[in-house]
Amino acid sequence: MKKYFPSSELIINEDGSVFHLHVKPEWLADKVILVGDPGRVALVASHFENKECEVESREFKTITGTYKGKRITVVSTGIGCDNIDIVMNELDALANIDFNTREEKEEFRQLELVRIGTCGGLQPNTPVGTFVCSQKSMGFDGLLNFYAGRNSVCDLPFERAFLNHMGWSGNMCAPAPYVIDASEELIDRIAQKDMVRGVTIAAGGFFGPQGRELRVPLADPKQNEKIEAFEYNGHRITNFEMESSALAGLSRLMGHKAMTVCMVIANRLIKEANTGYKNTIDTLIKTVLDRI
Ligand code: R1P
Ligand code: URA
Repeated sequence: MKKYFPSSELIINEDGSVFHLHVKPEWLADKVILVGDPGRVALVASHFENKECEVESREFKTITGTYKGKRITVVSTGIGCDNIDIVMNELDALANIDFNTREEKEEFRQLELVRIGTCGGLQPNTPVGTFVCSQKSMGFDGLLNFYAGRNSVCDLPFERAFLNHMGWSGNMCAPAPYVIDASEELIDRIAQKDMVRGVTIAAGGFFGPQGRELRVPLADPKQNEKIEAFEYNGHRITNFEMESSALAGLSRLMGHKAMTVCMVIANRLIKEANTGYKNTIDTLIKTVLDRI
């Protein structure tokens, strides 16, 4: 029996587009670039030879076009794993649910998703300007815990080692962080030899959850010191951003290939930042467009 999705579960707009993204099924390419900032969508699309559609709703801006003969869709997600839940479910629905019958399609269509973002570096080998690919992502956000199969796709020993190292219990980082691998094939193709491969923490906020203390003190004042020192099976935590865990986790559960690559705009260890990154991120965009 094919799965049927009623209108309350999969909301389709009157024009046949999906609820939040306002994208129609025929506009979605197999190769998808995700960016946080809606302004970055135009930057990615400025490299396209042609544009077949452009649509915007809330923080979700989408353009589909062609780059060197490859059909690519670029979508902005806004900030946070909660938005990745919306974007991933709606992209997967566009690819794998028939919008006329509201039934799952017979044949699975796999998407290839690369997130191009910005991040905070945590190690001496991640100074400002470094491109860090998230080989593993650790979600402080809890999103994946709401989906069946979470334990079968996560690195449970890594999760336990991290919690033991941090000495966290009770309310600290509850629900427990989840650790998930990116697509190995995509990482090899995009990272090649010139990008750092690392472990990324996707935090549930930019300030406290990333150990930034302004006027309100942190629950664990030693949080970042401990995160920087953590090592498990040769892996160290390299960077903080806010979306990679939900992207890696949902892609794995849905059967898509995904990874995140971020440019470091602040190094937390040596306390430096670059606010003029908007020009330099174009180098990363061009590299990803060539390798995707
Ligand atoms: C925080 O400033 C935002 O920047 C990073 C974080 O993940 C968060 O979304 O990524 P983007 O530059 O893609 O938005
Ligand atoms: N994005 C983040 O989430 N953290 C940083 O420190 C920089 C960019």
